[in-house]
Amino acid sequence: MKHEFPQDFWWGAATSGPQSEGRFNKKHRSVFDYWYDIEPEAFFDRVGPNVASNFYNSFREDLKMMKSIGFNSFRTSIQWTRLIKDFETAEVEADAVRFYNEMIDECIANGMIPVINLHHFDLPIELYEKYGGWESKHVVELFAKYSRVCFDLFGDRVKHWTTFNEPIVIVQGEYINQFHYPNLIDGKKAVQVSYNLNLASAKSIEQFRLSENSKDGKIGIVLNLTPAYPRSNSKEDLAASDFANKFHNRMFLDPAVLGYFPEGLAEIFIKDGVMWQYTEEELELIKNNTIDFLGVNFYQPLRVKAVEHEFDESKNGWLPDKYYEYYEMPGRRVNPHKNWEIYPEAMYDIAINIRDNYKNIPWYVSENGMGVYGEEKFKDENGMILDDYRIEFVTEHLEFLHKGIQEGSNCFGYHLWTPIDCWSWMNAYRNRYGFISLDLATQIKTIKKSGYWFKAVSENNGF
Ligand code: BGP
Repeated sequence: MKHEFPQDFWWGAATSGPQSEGRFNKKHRSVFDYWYDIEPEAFFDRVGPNVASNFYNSFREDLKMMKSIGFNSFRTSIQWTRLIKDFETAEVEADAVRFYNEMIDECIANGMIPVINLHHFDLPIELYEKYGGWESKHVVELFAKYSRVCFDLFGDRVKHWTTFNEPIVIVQGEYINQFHYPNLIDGKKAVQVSYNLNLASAKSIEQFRLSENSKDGKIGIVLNLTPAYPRSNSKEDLAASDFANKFHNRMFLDPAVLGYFPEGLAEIFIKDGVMWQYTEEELELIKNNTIDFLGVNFYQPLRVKAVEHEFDESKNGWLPDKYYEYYEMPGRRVNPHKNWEIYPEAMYDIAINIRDNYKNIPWYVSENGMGVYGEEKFKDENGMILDDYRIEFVTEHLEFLHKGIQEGSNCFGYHLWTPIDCWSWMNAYRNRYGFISLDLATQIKTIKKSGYWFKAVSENNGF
């Protein structure tokens, strides 16, 4: 075999509670549930998270299907708004405990390692309205309490936890680029929220280590690493990429793995008058509660250049865009459905960066994938979608990942986004990502060509 992967390599895929379960029996609303309720037209075809892919009701059949295409591991998330009845005391909802217990047991019964994430963009709306959500350190405390409940309830069987999925996307979506409710533009708050999310992750890890159930378990975080490649090697472009890397990647990666923020970042925030509020005790806590393993989501690189138009602070106040501009590289390959660059080489760069600069910490690809609009047109006469483009996309990314592993990077798995086509934040069901297709009208699920292909890859532990 040309590309053989390490022993016990994870083969599987990831989804999240809010994108797959549906809102059945859920007492509280997340910021996305709320946004959909007040402004359904913000979502593609006005499709919201109410039914999603019906995982709450069909998890047994769904997990069996995943097993049938070779998964040995599967990630989803617990919804804070489902599990918890009272956010202040972290008292639980009995039906949610039943659901998550049954789902986790079913996953294990199918021979799949459950990887459970605690927060996937789904802040309870009440906590935003009462406290300003992640702007508030009280919410950080409530998150730590909620995480402890999860570890105590499910940690006897769940041995792989992650605190957050893509925390920088919360910062961008809620406070910079307006794609998560409350859709603000506020750089100073964005900086505070970045800090608070790091603190929340560390506090959750602290609770994990205190839980009876943590002894043989591991905890990590899922970060979307988007290497910031400079347009050129000019001093100005390199400075732009250095800042973009610090803001988009290292602001979470460094504290998570090394225990401290990247040098120079706080200095910029102080100089610009947007520095976060912190205490020495909190920094100590972050230092003492680093992760055991890292999940890396990779879709596209970030290409940047030095600012060409002077940044106008009078418009929206301070923003990270003061230090770099996006660069559209001529000749880049693009997934036209999403307008995201396709650059599998970055997989290798990420692997080597983790090896050399992040203690060669154990890590896995927690999301990678290709969203495609109108996949139904590739159906064969049996209703199977012939998604050769997805097979090609995954193959190329695995090739570069394999090269990184050959050179010593400590990667232990690959998960696609996503097992079964699922709901997405504003795009709803516009772009499909799964190994398994979903007919929204009937909820019928059908394995795609890529699903059968993946089964062979998993069985051969390579290709
Ligand atoms: C990641 C998120 C996922 C998922 C994916 C696809 O950033 O972790 O939740 O949605 O992107 O992106 P989209 O659904 O916007 O096409």
